[in-house]
Amino acid sequence: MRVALINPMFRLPIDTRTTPHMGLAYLAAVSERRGDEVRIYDADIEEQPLADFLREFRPHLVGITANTPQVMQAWCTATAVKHELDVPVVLGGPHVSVTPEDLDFESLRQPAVDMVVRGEGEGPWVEILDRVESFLCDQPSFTSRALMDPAHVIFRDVLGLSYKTADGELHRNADAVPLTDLDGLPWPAYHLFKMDRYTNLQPATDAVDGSRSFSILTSRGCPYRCTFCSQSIMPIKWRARSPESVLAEWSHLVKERGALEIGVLDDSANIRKPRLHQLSDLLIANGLNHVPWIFVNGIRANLADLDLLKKLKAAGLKRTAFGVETGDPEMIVRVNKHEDHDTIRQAFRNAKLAGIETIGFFIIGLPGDTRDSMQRTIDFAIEIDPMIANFSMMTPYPGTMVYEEVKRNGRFLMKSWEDYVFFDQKARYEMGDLTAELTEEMYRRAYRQFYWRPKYILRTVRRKDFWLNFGRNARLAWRTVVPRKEKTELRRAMEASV
Ligand code: B12
Ligand code: SF4
Repeated sequence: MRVALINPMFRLPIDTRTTPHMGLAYLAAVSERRGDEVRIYDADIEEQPLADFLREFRPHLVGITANTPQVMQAWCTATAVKHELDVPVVLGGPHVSVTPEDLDFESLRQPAVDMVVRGEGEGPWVEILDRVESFLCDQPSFTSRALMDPAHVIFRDVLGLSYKTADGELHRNADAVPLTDLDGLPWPAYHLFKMDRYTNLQPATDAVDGSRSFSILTSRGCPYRCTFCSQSIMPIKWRARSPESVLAEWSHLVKERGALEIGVLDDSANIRKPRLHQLSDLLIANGLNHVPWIFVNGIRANLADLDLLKKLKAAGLKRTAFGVETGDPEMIVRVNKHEDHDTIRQAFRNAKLAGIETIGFFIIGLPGDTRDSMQRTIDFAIEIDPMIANFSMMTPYPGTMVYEEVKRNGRFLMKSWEDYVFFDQKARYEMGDLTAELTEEMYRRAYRQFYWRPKYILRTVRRKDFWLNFGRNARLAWRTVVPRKEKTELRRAMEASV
């Protein structure tokens, strides 16, 4: 079958990176293993109009991915697909997987959306392909209406699927069982992406030309449940690949794809430390440690001892992030972090001793935050002094505990799902004494106080990468100052894209 997978346009309001979509890369890989002809249309980097792509490729099935700020664009894309072809359209991704809020049904109510896959997609996606294919064999003159006819019950037992029959009825099947054998998955199908059009992993910091940066997933899920974190896709059960399986893919990325840097995208890569020791030993033994790599999303501070970090450094780890979230001792308990500030201090000390660059993720405006607690977050960021401090204003994603709390006791300030980006300098909710003005003031103060320190400026201008990247950094700083104009341009580009 011919299968198209689409990432709807959603560039961030500031100029950050674009990377191949790993979820689509995995779905493409399992489709190819099934024998399908697959194409990926990534609207963020594509020059060909979508209509031309569809007319040329004429897929039998279209899959579209959607996180929360992207979902409205996903609906527009679905409409554009149906305008060109009568073909079943499936949506998947973090937004449509939030069932407590009926967000699968919200998408199914869009006329152009036929099916929604909730959670990890590989299993349900292959099931859908199998069933559409057998239906196609019997029905040479195929219509999506016939496929979704309530008289056929072909999707009734596909786990993890919500769907709409042609009579308009919405159905939600039981959840799919999380994948257990991650080693059994094929590698993400990077060969289907126009790799030369993507940026490097952290373009504001590193001056590596695009196209040669790859991501890898060595584990899935996270056993923790922080109150602000959107965990609609990955189940609470943490599952890992074997070090040997990771090594094989890593080696392929370096030797066959010429990777110049690798980003490990795991939510919590260091849950089982011996696994990382083994992986590091293998990378060193196989001479792969010359390619720098980064823990993009942060590792747990409570599991980052000096011994492990030194080993990771020897294996090529250049930089790691840690989710610090808050500098206030009461707030860190309230967000369910299961870490204390001494542990976090020690993790940053260990990383620095091991020679690893650090990123700290901080949240301004958590429920319960006050001027004093937010100031403690800024002070703590200055104290632990990471190479990059990333402050974001609390954005309550549906399905999180913070979202429930704001729904009960506060007031959302977002007008549509598109506003759920957090580089926009706008507070997303108000609750009690935590007003939008206060959150925005403290957010600006956080950046000012952290980045405008003479010590920090001196350290930064001494970095070679800073000068190599000067033009881009200046542009980025400018866009952070004038986000509104940027957002209008973004919206115009998005509207023009479908
Ligand atoms: C890497 C990453 C990024 C990267 C790259 C994003 C990308 N293009 O993939 C960058 C830094 C650019 C990024 C940006 C943002 N991200 Co991000 N990101 C992640 C992260 C850490 C890993 C994504 C990943 O590769 N996962 C592994 C793959 C295998 O999973 P997947 O992509 O979800 O795909 C699986 C399923 O979702 C499903 N599926 C997905 N699409 C489809 C489509 C079909 C048809 C089907 C059948 C199934 C299906 O099947 C896939 C295979 O199992 C996740 C956290 C996480 N654990 O997922 C957050 C996450 C996805 N990001 C999140 C957010 C909020 C953002 C931003 C909105 C933040 C912001 N700045 O405002 C932006 C949006 C940018 C954008 N352009 O869309 C949230 C999404 C929450 C939500 N409700 O939408 C997450 C879940 C983090 C979190 N825990 O809060 N992100
Ligand atoms: S923030 Fe990190 S540790 Fe907390 S639930 Fe999300 S992925 Fe897990």
